[in-house]
Amino acid sequence: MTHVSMLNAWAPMSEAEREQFNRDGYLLIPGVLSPQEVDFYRGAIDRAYTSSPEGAAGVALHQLSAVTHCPELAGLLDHPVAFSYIWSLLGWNVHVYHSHFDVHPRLRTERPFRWEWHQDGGRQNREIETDPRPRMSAKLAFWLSDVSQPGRGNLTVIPGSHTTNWLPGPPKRTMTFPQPADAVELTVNPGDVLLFDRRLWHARSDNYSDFTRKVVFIGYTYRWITIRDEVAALPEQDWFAHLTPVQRQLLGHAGDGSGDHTWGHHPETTPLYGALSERGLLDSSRPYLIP
Ligand SMILES: O=C(O)CCC(=O)C(=O)O
Repeated sequence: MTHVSMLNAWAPMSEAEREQFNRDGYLLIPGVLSPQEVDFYRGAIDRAYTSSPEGAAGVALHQLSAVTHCPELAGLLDHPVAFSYIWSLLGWNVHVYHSHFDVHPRLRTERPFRWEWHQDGGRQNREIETDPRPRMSAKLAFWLSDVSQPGRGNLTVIPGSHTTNWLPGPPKRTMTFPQPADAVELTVNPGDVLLFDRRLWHARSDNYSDFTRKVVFIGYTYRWITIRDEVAALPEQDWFAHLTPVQRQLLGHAGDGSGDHTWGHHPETTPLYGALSERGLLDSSRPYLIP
């Protein structure tokens, strides 16, 4: 907790940051993780990678349900600085619905073309009728390796595209198609965090560099949207009991049994409501439901 970024712990997102995020659909927050935190979380995913079949084969790992598969990542769920952006945007009735950690070593041979552009949320992008569709969720990417130059498997985004429902693309992902003219490769350093709106059109790029790309993605949404991650059996795990109440809420297991539910009628039994309330950080523009 000695890192300078901890000065911003539990501080709401500033108005300037919110304006930038609303305009661009993403916000890069430099230096969120201290060098010690980077070492700790990178060590955790290195061990998970080494013991995986992908690690044995030296190929890319895209591991869904990040904390389920690597419990040492639990501290990222509610990292005091990064998580402030989530509750500032979405409030207290949230959980993690989709997460993954990714290890991308250098590609040894050219990968066949694949159109990677997408918005997050799957059929949310087919079954919601508004234009633009609503935000619904936001994701944090915790960068653990040096992606400070293009060509290292950078995340590619189209700034401002979050309010556009449709991106022209090929009829099949394997058919070649020109990259969008306004796409940019984001450059990031270890410890930086990228916050992005799920609607931002984004795509991974290929890593032909000598830098193995390592990153943890955590997607948050309202608790009335179901969780895609595998979390049902977590309370059977020994480590789960050592998590904080807010971390357990984020993994889909909230409340003290006295009434908490995902529609949020009983905020006083929802851990994040309590944590924000005791710090005077509740957003008064989104009041309590009338019981
Ligand atoms: O690995 C990447 O850079 C892209 C990840 C991604 O597409 C996503 O988080 O939805």
